[in-house]
Amino acid sequence: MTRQEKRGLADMRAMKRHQRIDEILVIKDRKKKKAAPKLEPDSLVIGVTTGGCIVASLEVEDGVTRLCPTKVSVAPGDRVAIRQEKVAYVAPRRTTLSRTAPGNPHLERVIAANLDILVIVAAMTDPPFRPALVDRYLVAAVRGGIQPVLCATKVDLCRDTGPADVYRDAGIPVVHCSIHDNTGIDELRNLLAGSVAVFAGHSGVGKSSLLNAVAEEHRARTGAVSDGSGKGRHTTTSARLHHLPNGAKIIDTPGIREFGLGPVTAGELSGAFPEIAACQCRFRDCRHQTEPGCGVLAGVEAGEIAKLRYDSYRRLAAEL
Ligand SMILES: Nc1nc2c(ncn2[C@@H]2O[C@H](COP(=O)(O)OP(=O)(O)OP(=O)(O)O)[C@@H](O)[C@H]2O)c(=O)[nH]1
Ligand SMILES: [Mg+2]
Ligand SMILES: [Zn+2]
Repeated sequence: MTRQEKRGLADMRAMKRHQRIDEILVIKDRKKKKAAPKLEPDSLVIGVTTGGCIVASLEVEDGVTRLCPTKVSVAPGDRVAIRQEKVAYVAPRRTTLSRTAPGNPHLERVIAANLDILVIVAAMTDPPFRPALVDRYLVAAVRGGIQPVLCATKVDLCRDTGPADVYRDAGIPVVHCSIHDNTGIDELRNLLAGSVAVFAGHSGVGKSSLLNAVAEEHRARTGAVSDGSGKGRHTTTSARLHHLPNGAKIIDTPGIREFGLGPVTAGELSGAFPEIAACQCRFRDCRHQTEPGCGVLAGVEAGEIAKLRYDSYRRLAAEL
């Protein structure tokens, strides 16, 4: 074989090799496309336990639930796809209610997902009304993109709802409730119709009692407030989603001791305190603390801004 023939043969071999490589790449490409089928959510997470999550079908709300192991973190309200009895896909969340883990302000914990309404449940007494917690929930609602509603419970025990009504003046819907004389139960049920809502607040304020009242049947265990400390007994131990006949999906959650927010932004603060944000203060960079001529301070002085709300605002502003 001449040198020229040898080179021709080598060229042909090289061409074939390239052709084979090209063919392999085409096959791989086809395989790649096949390997990633698009998953659609088919189930709703209604609770989370140590063994995985409890899911129900998104199609039929017939109460049939099953436990599925999951490697990814999910929360009640998450829409997921189940394959081979495992969570294979979690749909992007529309909204979330989150808090930071106790003792670690950098670790976010999602309490519930895809919510329309955050029902902040606060008793007028037994345990006492704590506006600072309500305000922290309002920041979380603004952050998560959820409509807040304040539910003032146990109004049969304390008719003075003034501390809760302050929130109505700030543009937040307030519902007065009692499970004993049914005050506000129809109003709350109608307000929640067709929405996904979460009941949140301190232990013993009556979250599970409210759920049972709006559902008109026993759905969750309730527990008396402790005689000695006046605190709740943490009767509900994990969050659980309940379907109501009017299309509402209510997530009852365990009572919390404290609600960690992590760093708060100026936007979240003004969203949670609309009456303070709306107050005309002529100083652009004013911290509304001691500045002479501050419009917010004048508003507090004139009784247009509730002192308790202003105090809360200052505490949260210090965390900016
Ligand atoms: N007087 C009165 N008592 C109520 C009302 N709502 C709830 N309670 C009582 O308050 C206690 C606590 O109620 P729960 O519904 O268990 O409270 P919870 O917020 O679910 O508490 P945790 O599950 O521990 O977070 C129970 O003894 C209820 O009967 C109310 O409107 N009026
Ligand atoms: Mg409960
Ligand atoms: Zn000011």
